[in-house]
Amino acid sequence: MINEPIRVDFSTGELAGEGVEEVCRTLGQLEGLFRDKEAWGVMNAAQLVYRVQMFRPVAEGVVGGLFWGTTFVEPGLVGDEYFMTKGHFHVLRNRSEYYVTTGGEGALILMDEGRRTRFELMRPGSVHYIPSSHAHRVANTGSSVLSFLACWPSDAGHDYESVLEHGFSARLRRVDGSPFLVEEP
Ligand code: PAN
Ligand code: ZN
Repeated sequence: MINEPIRVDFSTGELAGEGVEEVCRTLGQLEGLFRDKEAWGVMNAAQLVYRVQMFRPVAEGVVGGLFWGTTFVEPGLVGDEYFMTKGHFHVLRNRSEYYVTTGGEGALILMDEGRRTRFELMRPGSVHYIPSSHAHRVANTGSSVLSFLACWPSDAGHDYESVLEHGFSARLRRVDGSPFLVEEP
């Protein structure tokens, strides 16, 4: 028997094939994520912020497996803050991950457990190693869709609660037309 593998379109990051799942995140689902609550409140709740395609050949939590995915972040702003992913630590803090940019312009924002935040520029072809114990999120700083591939361990898990509760120590905001990491008060 020959298994048909899934495929990546490297020009868009789009995944196709049996077993590819997809989740969408709209503005309305991202309550509490963005700094400017007033700006968020008057925007269209149905507006897509990002979607994630995933290929999970083993069950969540299996030790020794790997997952594969593509994230597509729409261009946009809430106030002066770029559209971005929720961001998370891995539940197992010693699990790391790779991101590879396929399209658009953006930033990978990383925060270590000492709450030191930094970012790496994402451009087509850029390869990003996310070290263990780092919260990670991606912001689209461009005017087209930002897409990136990801590969992470199947037992990593996603801890969104820590990020929702305490946030990152800095946010990527548009200052005089350019992205700037602004420390939270
Ligand atoms: C990625 C992310 C994806 C969406 O696949 O899950 O970019 O971001 P959030 O999960 O923060 O909503 C990844 O880092 N997996 O571990
Ligand atoms: Zn992750």
